[in-house]
Amino acid sequence: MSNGKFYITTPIYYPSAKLHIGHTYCTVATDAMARYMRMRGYDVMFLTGTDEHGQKIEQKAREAGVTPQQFVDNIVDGPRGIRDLWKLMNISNDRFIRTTDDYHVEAIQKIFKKMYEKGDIYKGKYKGKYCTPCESFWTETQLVDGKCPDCGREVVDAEEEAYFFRLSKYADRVQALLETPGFLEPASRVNEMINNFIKPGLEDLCVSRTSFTWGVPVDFDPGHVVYVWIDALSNYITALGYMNEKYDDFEKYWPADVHFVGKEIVRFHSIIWPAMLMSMELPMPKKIYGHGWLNFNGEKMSKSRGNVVDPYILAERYGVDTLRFFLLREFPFGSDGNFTNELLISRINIDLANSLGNLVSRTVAMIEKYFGGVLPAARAADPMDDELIAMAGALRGIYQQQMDKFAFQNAIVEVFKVLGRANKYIDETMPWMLAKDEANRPRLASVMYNLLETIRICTILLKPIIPDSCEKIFAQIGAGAELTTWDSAAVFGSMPAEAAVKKGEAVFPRIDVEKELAALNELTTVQEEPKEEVPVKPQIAFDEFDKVEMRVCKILECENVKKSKKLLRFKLDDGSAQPRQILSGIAEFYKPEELVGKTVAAVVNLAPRKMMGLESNGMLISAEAKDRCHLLMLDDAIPAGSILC
Ligand code: ME8
Repeated sequence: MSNGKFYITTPIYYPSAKLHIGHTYCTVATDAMARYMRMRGYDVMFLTGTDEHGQKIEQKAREAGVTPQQFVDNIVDGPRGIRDLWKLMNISNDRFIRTTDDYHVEAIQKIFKKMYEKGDIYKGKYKGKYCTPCESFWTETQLVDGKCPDCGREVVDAEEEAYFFRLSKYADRVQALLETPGFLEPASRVNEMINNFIKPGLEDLCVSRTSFTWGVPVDFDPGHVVYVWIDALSNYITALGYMNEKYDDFEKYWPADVHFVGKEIVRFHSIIWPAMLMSMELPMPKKIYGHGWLNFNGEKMSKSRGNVVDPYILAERYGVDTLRFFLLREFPFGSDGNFTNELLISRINIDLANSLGNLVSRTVAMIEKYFGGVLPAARAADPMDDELIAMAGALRGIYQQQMDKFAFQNAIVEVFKVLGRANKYIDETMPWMLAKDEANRPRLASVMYNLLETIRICTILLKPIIPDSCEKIFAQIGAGAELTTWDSAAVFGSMPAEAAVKKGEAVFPRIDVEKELAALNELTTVQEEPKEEVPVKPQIAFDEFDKVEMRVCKILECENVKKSKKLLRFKLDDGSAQPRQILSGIAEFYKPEELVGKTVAAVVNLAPRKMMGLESNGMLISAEAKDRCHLLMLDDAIPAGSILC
């Protein structure tokens, strides 16, 4: 059975830090949609990945003392990294793209050139601020109190040569696209885009930089790297093989049926991305869906605020399906939601443990108890059954209407209405009373069968949300593969009359609310200041290390370097005849006079370097703590010139 293709994507994540539950939200939703469409018989392509270039990553890597590539490798592929997280969350992506993959880099260069040759990319000047001593280019927003964020000195107006994309040329076509019903959803986001970005006038976009290097190089103009959003957005086509040889299904899957994205990046996806595609003369994606944000206890989730919820902790404690279910059941996909520990626990108990888990275990237990696990064929229907049968029979159609609108919450609510009706049906039919009289066996068998069928249909429809748990339920109610398909969910009465069940463990055990809440609150507070994983630099061989000569030195003189807030100039006795001059950027932390006479350590065979016109011959060894730098002081009894080894 094939219904055609369905190409769905998540945003590709910045590996600048570990992912939190907010990131997990979108990927779980995309996964549920991909599973739903596969179940419907579509040929699905589900793409996710990582967006690994840009100045932010370059800076973070520098801070961690590793190369940008090592930095991103660790977050993407390292332990408890992004790939591990998606495996844990049972994400069924068909492809995973990293923007550092060779084929992508090569394709970006070709895409950039194509747009350039078309005349849509041209060279101009990018205006910004410049810190002369640091040789750094900054944008207005990067400045701290109007000064250089690195050294705190005054900056000057400056221009940097850069390439620009003629976004303005496509303004009218982009506006028409935005106004096309169904292109951007929820519809409320359309006016926001038009009023905030199109109406004030679309300016051309700066699409290359020369002030940092961690990006895709513009191959026809060395020194320029491609703007990270041009690089990132193109992942949706390079991952299908556009302008590269790695894959060959661009024709088959493009245009995307839907890009799922968070609300703050709707602008890039609904304005810049279409304009790029117009320039490349490619078809537009069919839909952009901007989902809401998950807040935590009423605040935006962010690492700096210390309220990040770790998906590993929650999934390991409550189970992957429980977390998947909670994310999609609790929050309407298109709006913001507020994550609290209380909500999580009560949702587990109300829906999963009570309505679903309990219904399954009660039904299976009753069939075992009253019929030894196998229903007899004789039946006795009753008008009391009609409502449940009608509801379960109509459920697939109602669910489909909601899922087709990406209304995961509503779709799940519809399933739970039917499960709730089934629980009520048990109270109404009172199987324990029927079981008292042998003459009621056909009637009791009907009640049990109706319950099994209702559970089966509901479980099929929950498969995209909680796949593993559904398999466990199917095993307990004795539903073989042919009874778990989309088609079979439309027909009440598909199970054989002599259905056989098999008792298993409770699929969703109830949670002790008070105990769990206390434990969870503690866990999420411990998470408040998550320690960043700082990767260790790659290993070196002993003879490489042995090339470094470190000596004990006595500080003979020390003074501030003129016009520099950072630098101190040292004259050192390193045991040789001539005093050694070293410059060190620790002026903020020490007064020169307090250092004279101290015994310190220095690397003495470092190639000389000029700073502020003065030559520095080596490097003083100091320790960089969080907010200051500590010069390493040694025992004064150690003679100058002693070798550190
Ligand atoms: O934006 N609730 O990457 P990213 C819901 N690399 N969604 C959240 C969230 C929260 N609390 N926090 C983050 C990028 N997200 C780019 C994308 S696509 C070509 C490039 C969502 O790692 C956020 O809205 O910063 C975004 O959609 C996604 O996580 C990735 O964010």
